[in-house]
Amino acid sequence: MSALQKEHLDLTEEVRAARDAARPVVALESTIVAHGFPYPANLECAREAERIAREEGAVPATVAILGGRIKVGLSDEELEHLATAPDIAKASRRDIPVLVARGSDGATTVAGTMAVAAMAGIRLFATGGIGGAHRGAQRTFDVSADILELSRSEVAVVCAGAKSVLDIGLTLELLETHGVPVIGYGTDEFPAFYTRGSGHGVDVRVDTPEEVARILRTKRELGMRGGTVIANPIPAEYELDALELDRAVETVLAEAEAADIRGKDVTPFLLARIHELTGGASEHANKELVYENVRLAARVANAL
Ligand code: PSU
Ligand code: MN
Repeated sequence: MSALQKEHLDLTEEVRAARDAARPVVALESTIVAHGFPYPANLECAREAERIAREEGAVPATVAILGGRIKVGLSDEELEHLATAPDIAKASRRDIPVLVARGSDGATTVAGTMAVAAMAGIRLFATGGIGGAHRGAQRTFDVSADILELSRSEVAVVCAGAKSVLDIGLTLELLETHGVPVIGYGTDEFPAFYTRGSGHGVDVRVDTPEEVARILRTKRELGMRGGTVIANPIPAEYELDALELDRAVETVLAEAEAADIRGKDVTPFLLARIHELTGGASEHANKELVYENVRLAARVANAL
């Protein structure tokens, strides 16, 4: 971290001590808290994710921007603020300098969290799903900044794949183009968030945290920049019904088109409507897959 970066970053004592002693730290995003779930499910999920990281012997570092300070590790009051305040901005990479300069609040996306984790020297990050190429991206160019960040910042992202509101095939093509390894954890198929399979293969299958750690370590030794996707399928018992989900996806995509939703509003709109249409089942599945991802990220961080 450069001296100038340090002036803007607040690491909690717990995070700083763990990082300096090379003990395991797992970064967590905050868009999922501010925009990914309704209250109080969001706060419950955020607290439980931090608890699981600790249970697995890693320090959780939830990332957000509060009052223009880049926070790496949050207090419970700060988590509660993110979970309840109505006007928290969604903070991707490009939003960070603006929010910091203006002294504002922001909930970091996968791209935003990766950028901050890289500044803070944190190498593992757990989330729900990554952003990717939206359906019709060939025409609209709507590709998440998460993909580009994965080509830049050396952070491994444990996720349950990408939601089927996206074009998963195109998303995987872009990850290949940008040189991002896509590891299927215990699977040959790239998972589709609420379901274990997507019909698309992964780059490589790995079955233990130790082997994931070996790949990450080797990449670092080679001085190869950029991130890694560790795709961890949702446990079978929490999977949603694929047909019901497909119907909901068709409906929300048509709604977004009719309402002419664009830019950074697209993903939050789609996610919120899917939650509404599929009800408690998707909320439950979403929480459980996040917990699994935190567990795996902590285990890989330990193996590193
Ligand atoms: N996909 C999910 N859940 C999420 C997101 C994506 O299944 O919460 C959030 C993440 O924070 C991700 C962001 O980084 O949406 C991507 O937004 P966009 O498509 O605007 O880049
Ligand atoms: Mn977009």
